[in-house]
Amino acid sequence: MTDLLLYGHPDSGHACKVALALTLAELPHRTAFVDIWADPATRPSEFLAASPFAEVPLLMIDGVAHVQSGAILLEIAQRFACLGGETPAGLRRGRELLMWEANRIGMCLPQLKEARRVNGAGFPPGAIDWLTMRFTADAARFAVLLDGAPFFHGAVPGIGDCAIWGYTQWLDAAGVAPTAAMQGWLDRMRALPAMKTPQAFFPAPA
Ligand SMILES: N[C@@H](CCC(=O)N[C@@H](CS)C(=O)NCC(=O)O)C(=O)O
Repeated sequence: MTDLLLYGHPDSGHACKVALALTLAELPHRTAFVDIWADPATRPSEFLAASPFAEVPLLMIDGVAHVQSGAILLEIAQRFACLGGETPAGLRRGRELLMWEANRIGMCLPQLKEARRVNGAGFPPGAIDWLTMRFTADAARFAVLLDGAPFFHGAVPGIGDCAIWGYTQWLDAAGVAPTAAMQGWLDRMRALPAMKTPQAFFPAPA
């Protein structure tokens, strides 16, 4: 059986994307908590040796390091033929959704969430307005991308749903509101039996 070890933190939407994918696909795995708020030099040495930017997520697959959440999701889908990776069309859909997420909603939402956390400190004038404008445009795309289906991959969720979930799970913390299509999808995602809170995905060490 493939050995899977995921390094992450409950405040990392990028790490949550991968944790959700592994759980949805029912792939047995272990997780390791990395304190992303601590000095990077204090992180576990085996983690620092494998993650070039000392960032989570880091997924070790049989001891081989995999970084960048979108690349990890594609690796999971292809290697285990799951979450869209079962067919060429599903994989193509996954690639398209991952690129959209990384360029669009996965760019503005983490920044808006961070801006609220630090009370705007360090954000130049106009930045938050610009990010909010981007979010509004991205939110309006949900109805187009879902096209009446329950999930972005159709009847069941795939890697694209996992990627988009990463930061849309925290709209309140980012200070933005969902569209109706977005709210419906968020409700369906929250109702998935595999869904967990970020803290349940990455429990803090005792
Ligand atoms: N583009 C990366 C982003 C990863 C990232 O920004 N990770 C953050 C947490 S969300 C992190 O590890 N920050 C800790 C640090 O930079 O020291 C991905 O998609 O995986």
